[in-house]
Amino acid sequence: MHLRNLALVLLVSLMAVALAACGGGTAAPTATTAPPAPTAPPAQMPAGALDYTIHLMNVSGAYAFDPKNLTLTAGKSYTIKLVPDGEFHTWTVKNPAGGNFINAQVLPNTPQTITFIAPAAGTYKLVCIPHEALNMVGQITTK
Ligand SMILES: [Cu+2]
Repeated sequence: MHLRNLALVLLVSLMAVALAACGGGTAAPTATTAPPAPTAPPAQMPAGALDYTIHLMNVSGAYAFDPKNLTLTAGKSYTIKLVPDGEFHTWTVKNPAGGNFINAQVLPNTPQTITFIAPAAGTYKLVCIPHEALNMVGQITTK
């Protein structure tokens, strides 16, 4: 009884192997040859995704964003890299309705990348909060 069951299991197993081997020859080509996995860039910063690099700096007492003005498409996502010098700056886009639309704090010598959706069509004042009085300002225009 026990041996008979074992023999049955073996027989079924052999048939399965035989069918699999047989099927392999006549079956339609399987789609197992997937293309090689693309070399994925890091999730944080996909290659080529950077829209702008903006420098925040003090050159002999002249504080500035470079570039200081940007024209963007309203509703579009942008990724920009903020590259400071050795001072603390902010890249702050004012909301005409009050407050800040974006307020990125940029630590000395610490580049940072931010992503945001460009606001509705209009003009937005850009300032560095600690250096606004020193004319570290610019403008974001969205269309
Ligand atoms: Cu500044």
